[in-house]
Amino acid sequence: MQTQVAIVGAGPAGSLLALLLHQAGIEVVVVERQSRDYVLSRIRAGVLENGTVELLRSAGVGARLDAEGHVHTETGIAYRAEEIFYFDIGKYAGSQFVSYGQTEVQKDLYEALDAAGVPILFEADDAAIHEPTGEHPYVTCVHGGEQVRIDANQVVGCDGFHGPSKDAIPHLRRYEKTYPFGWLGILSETPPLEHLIYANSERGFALCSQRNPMLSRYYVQCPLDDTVDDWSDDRFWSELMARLPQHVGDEIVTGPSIEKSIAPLRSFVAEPMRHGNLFLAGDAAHIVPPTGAKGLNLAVSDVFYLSRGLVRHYHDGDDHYLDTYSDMALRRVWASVRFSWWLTSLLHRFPDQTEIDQRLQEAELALIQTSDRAQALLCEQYAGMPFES
Ligand code: FAS
Ligand code: PHB
Repeated sequence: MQTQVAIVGAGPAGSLLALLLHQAGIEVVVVERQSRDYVLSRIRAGVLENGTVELLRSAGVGARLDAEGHVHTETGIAYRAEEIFYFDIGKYAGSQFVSYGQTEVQKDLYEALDAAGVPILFEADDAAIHEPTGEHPYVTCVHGGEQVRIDANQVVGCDGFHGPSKDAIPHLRRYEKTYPFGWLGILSETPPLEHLIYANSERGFALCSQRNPMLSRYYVQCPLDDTVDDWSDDRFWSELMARLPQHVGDEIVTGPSIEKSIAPLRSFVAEPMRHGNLFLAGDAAHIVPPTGAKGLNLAVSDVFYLSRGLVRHYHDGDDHYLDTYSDMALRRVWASVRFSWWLTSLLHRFPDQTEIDQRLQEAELALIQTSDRAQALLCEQYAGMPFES
């Protein structure tokens, strides 16, 4: 096969990039290891920054998001048992975010890619990237039992943390921090709370979120060696309530979980995000703990920067944004990695934590609660900075 841009991975990053490039008249082929249904079955992010929403709208996939997404400006932080305050990204950052599941974003992207006839090779095994620094890099894989070779001008690794693309970059700098706990998340077909609420509790972190007016998403911090079998629904609900202020817990409508999973937390950055004609985007290049709701939004900002560079390359022969892609994307990546690490460190209970550590966390939360300037800084980062021009 011959194309202009070969993309490895059809998660949100690969799918959105493929759609934007196709809309700019650039030929793409996408190679995805899993089946379409498997990708659509994954329950992941739930918060879309305004920049993400705007880009999805500009790609023509914002209609359902606008109809079904829940717009927020205020988010709660509970601590010291009964304390709670709301930071307002509308007031301090002139912004808003939308609760709309990554699964729904993925459905909307696949629908648009299908309508545009963009080729996605699902269930493609053994994808490998060849000659990334050559004029004509190529991707090989096994699809439908056949060896496939895709010759391209550029290859983009959108294959997530466990994908092969970053390994094709020699002397790649890897920065990694793992956290000594995980997030146990459930979905329940119950009405959610009005606002997202993060909780710092002596028993551990908790988060109340949502997907739609009849689908709630909740999380509690759990030990890394726990499995979902250790957590009955009853145990989950009682632990969630124990970590929230009484009046918040009283508002929660419980019900049977329809999905239950445990995700490990890590911070990871791979540098650089370009090697010749190979580019990395999304989780292929970086991972953040979900505390700051940055993972999906960072993937989208990478796609914004890279699609702009590729369109300028093909339309005007101008390589400025391709040549500056890695540095520009990494500025936002490191800002988000730091924010996600900071908020994770502030809200979670670490196994080796002592009483003074808990009090120091509570003192910092009290400072944020009482300082306009501290809240402005938090809001600016939670809302997501504007994309660099
Ligand atoms: P993805 O990992 O989504 O997609 C990569 C794609 O590449 C996958 O479809 C994979 O099958 C494919 N692939 C991998 N290897 C391949 C190969 N060899 N050949 C071909 N294809 C290959 N972010 C938040 O903001 N909030 C959250 O609450 C949140 N929760 C998360 C929970 C979990 C369990 C995980 C894993 C992530 C979570 N994230 C969250 C982060 C997540 O949303 C990512 O940031 C987002 O999926 C990034 O999108 P992509 O970069 O497209 O990577
Ligand atoms: C979610 O709704 O899944 C969610 C919301 C906020 C976060 C992380 C996850 O910080």
